[in-house]
Amino acid sequence: MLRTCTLKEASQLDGETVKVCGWVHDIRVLGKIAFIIIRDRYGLAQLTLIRSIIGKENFKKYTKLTRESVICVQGKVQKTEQAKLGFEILLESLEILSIAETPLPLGVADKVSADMETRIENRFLDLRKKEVLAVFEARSAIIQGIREYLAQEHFIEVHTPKIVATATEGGTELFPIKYFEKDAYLNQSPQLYKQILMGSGFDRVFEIAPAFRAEEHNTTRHLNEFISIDAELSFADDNDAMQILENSIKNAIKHAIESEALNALEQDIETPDKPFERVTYDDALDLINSKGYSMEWGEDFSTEALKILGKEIDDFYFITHWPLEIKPFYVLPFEEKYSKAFDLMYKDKELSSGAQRNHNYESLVNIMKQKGLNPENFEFYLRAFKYGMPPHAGWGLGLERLVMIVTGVKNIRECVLFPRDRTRLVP
Ligand code: AMO
Repeated sequence: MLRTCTLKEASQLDGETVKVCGWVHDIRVLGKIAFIIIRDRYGLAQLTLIRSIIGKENFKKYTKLTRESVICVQGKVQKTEQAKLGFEILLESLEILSIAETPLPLGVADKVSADMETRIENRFLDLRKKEVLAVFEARSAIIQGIREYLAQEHFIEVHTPKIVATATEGGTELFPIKYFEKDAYLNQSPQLYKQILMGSGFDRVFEIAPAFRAEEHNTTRHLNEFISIDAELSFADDNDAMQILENSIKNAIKHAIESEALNALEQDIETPDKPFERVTYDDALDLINSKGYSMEWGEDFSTEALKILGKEIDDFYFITHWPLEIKPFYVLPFEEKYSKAFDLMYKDKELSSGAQRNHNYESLVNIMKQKGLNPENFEFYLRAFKYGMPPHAGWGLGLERLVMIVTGVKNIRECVLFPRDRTRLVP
């Protein structure tokens, strides 16, 4: 056994001999006594090295260790007022497991924050920082919160293909790939498959998986590979889908708060207790135009328009009853020019889109044609509408967008271990 406990567990002890392991965070030498601050995922500990106890040679060798080297040590834990952390480990023996080269391409112990490029370039080191790790602990808790809620609501977790033959969300954002002698694409969304499963009688499904978009724009809220959390439910309408989404978000935030990951980020967020406000597209449009901005009916909200809206409703809210013409072919038409589509927003940021779906075969084919799509390319999807398709609704939620809101980080790249953007393919 390399270690008997983690550093956090060691901090609870007094008088016991422990073996702990971690990275050299910092070293201070004060004559015949020295302190090595050691770090693991759970915290820090002060190792106290006394020359007369460990010997002159060892003292010299250990105090020359480079920052970020990996060591395992044995020593006695002592509570002490003198140490900043409230305890120290009186060193008995030390094993060097891996020496870190100098200089470090990115400081781990230092406060100075490097630019995003340097951070991603040296992501393995960047991820050693407590506040960077905290984003991923929060992300993990968010996923658990959503999974827990959906499982409790009898959703089946599924996995649909990521190598596909057709576009779902518009043809221009597709990554083409070669699939032996055929042309294929990386999937933009599990949309068509989750709907097919409604025709299969699965009743309620969800998927947490990568989605790929060949977006040309390099922004702080777009990725070319992101995690899409998708849900679809049968014998349900847009209101039912919105309720499931709202409850999923609330449980996600609750889990993130309970995980304590947010403490390292000094992020102060509460689980929303009120129902999310619902605003129709038309009302949102009127509100924006009443603030001196000019937007036409049928246009999508621009960044500026959303800023105005986000100022008025500075919380989670739904925009409902969208014009049919700006939503994808699969949404349910309503009162001729409207649709049963909705977006979930947080202030000026879009988090999720969803809709009650069009489950009528003829109407679906007609709308596809109106939108310039060839129904023959969607034969595998349309077949599921010919032999008994229940009414259904669902949504897709961008995981990283939610992590941004919950953790308060400003750039979506910070919510992904190894982000893929317009220019980045490694690490
Ligand atoms: P949509 O295209 O709006 O809808 O995507 C759903 C949600 O996914 C997130 N998202 C992204 N996140 C990061 N980078 C991107 N490039 C990116 N693109 C999208 C957003 C967005 O709200 N099939 C529908 C969903 C449905 O109707 O069920 C769809 O994919 O948070």
